[in-house]
Amino acid sequence: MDIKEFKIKLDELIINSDIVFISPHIRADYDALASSIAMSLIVKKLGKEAYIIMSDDIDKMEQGMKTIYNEAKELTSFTTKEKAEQILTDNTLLITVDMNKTYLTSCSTFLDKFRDIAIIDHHDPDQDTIATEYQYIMPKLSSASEILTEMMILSNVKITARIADYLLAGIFLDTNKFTKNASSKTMETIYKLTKKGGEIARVTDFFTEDYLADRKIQNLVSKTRFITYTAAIAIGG
Ligand SMILES: [Mn+2]
Repeated sequence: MDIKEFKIKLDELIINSDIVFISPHIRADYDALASSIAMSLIVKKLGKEAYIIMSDDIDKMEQGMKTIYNEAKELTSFTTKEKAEQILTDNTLLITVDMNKTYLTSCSTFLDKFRDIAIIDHHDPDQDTIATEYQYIMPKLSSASEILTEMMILSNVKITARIADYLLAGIFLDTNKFTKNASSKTMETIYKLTKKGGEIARVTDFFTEDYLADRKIQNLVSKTRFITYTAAIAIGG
């Protein structure tokens, strides 16, 4: 199905729902988190409440993921599977992103409680794929972030520099630093996101093992350089 056709159907599903939940795969990674955030902004633009279901232990996430999660709390709402099950109505839509299998969503025990389920993904479907007619599964595309970039543009949702960084991080991860499965269309997406203010340098920072410690070291290094420079002038003078 063409992305524009799918988008028209998805918009209709969203508009006709009381509430929309977005589920990334369990043990979410950069692509799952970034595409969930982007999807929630599309839902909000349509005037509907959106909640991202994250049941992972945030404390156990790597630093870059925590940074994105904490920043994104200002832009969107996160909830747990327990709360989601409590607040869902009989007119609730679930959108799964970056996965299509029943066992990969934290909502697997109550999937039957959603009125409809829509899937947006780039992994191959199989016999465990959630049964729904609303599927946009494109295994040839690099990442869910690549799909969501296009959907945000189609929805006229503003891609801020921050969102561009998150989506770039998703693409960066799934393409092994832009080297694997990066088609010309992927490169075009990277180009669009950098034009929106996304910065590859910040994206690579997310992936640094200990982001904050590394920042401190970098500050120390730059201070040292300054002292050396002053000393050099002093010696020169
Ligand atoms: Mn992915």
